[in-house]
Amino acid sequence: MAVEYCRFPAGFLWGVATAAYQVEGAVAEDGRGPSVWDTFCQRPGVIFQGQSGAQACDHYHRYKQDVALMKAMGVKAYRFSASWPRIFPDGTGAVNDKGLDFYKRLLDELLAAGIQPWMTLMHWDLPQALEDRYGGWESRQCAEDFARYAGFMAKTLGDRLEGIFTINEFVCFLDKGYGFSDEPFAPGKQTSVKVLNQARHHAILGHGMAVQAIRSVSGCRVGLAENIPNCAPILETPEHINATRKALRELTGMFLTPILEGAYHPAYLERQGADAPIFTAEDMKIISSPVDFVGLNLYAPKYIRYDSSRACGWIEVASDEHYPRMHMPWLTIGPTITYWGPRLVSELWKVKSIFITENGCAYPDVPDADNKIWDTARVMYLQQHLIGAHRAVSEGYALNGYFHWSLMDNFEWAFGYSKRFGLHYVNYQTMERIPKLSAEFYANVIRRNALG
Ligand code: PNW
Repeated sequence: MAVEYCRFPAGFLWGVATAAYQVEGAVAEDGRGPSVWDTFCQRPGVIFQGQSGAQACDHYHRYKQDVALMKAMGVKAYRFSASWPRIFPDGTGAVNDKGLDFYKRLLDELLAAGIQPWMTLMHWDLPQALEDRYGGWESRQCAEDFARYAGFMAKTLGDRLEGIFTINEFVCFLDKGYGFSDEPFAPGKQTSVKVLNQARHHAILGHGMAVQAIRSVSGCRVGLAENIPNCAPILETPEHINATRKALRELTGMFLTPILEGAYHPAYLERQGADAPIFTAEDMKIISSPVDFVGLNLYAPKYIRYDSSRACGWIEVASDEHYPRMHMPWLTIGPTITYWGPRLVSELWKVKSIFITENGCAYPDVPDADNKIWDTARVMYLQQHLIGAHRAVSEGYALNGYFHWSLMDNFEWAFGYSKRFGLHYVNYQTMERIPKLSAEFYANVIRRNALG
């Protein structure tokens, strides 16, 4: 007889996630200003087949239908992002009421459906105006302007939001945007190590200033969504686990460590030497303003082992090309990360509330003759990662919810529409959304609050 399998605690928050530029489309509608992604997508050779988010999933017009998809799955929470240049087309200055109205309508629809709104303020679509004016995050002014936008959003929508995430994934828009990646992201500048480190500093400062701005006008809970290096020990022995904890703290020594400890990791500052960021003690206080929760975007594992020959005591065990992976070059599969992420973050920083704010996978889904998508690989990926999350919950770590990336296939940045991460298939010709097998699987998990 079947025995109930992996039951989650009552109130565990089941959600799905998207981001503005990846789903909304309508980039020139109702007064929206351009973002750095609109500009970047026009540069030849940087995006798959020269695609862009200009139409994306047309969520801007089809949000009612999309909320209905969530409701049909029984989803309890929706993590979406607001497009800063929709609200402030010029980055600062006058509010674009028509842009703001879109998010008001979206909130109306979500609340009427009994779905909690969780809003990210910066999922990489910086107003182009700020890039033009002062080089975006290269300038400290960007942190100030971000905080002003954050305060405005909290004041206007805060009483109807369940939670606010300041910034999504520092490394992706900073290191890939201002650094030296072979696969750059917007704004696609090659600066210098010194400039990149200062931009990183301004971004975490912007996060801290935004936390303070939000708190000054609203009681809404606030945190961030960060793709920490997904460190996992090669074996569960005390020495490898210890090494893994150290590795995580050091590898995020320029992002989550200063946010949660109020100081950069000494190894980061030492390694950067003369290129280290310039900052004040007051900056570090602002950066480490207390947050209500930490969101973890968990995708590909980074295996760590103890190494007594190194001063730091750890080393990464790299995966080769034969290691199992999903339909992204970097997306190797390591389902224990949904356990180790929450556990290591709890142990290192005593965080009181953790959410998995993204987890999911791309697969080259193709509808069959009956227009059905039997994405057994995504079901496998989801199931295995939920086992990891369940273990974290069972052992008492403060994991309070899980948001699957993504509600539907969408504009996957430099990969354009060639990578499908959705629980729903999107036909980009007709804009039809088709629930995949994985949507049904996830709906069953939510309904039972258990895996089986
Ligand atoms: C995240 N990596 O990005 C983003 O938050 C989403 O917008 C995106 O669609 C999703 O994951 C899938 O890619 C990442 O190289 C981009 O390891 C790159 C990496 C990880 C996450």
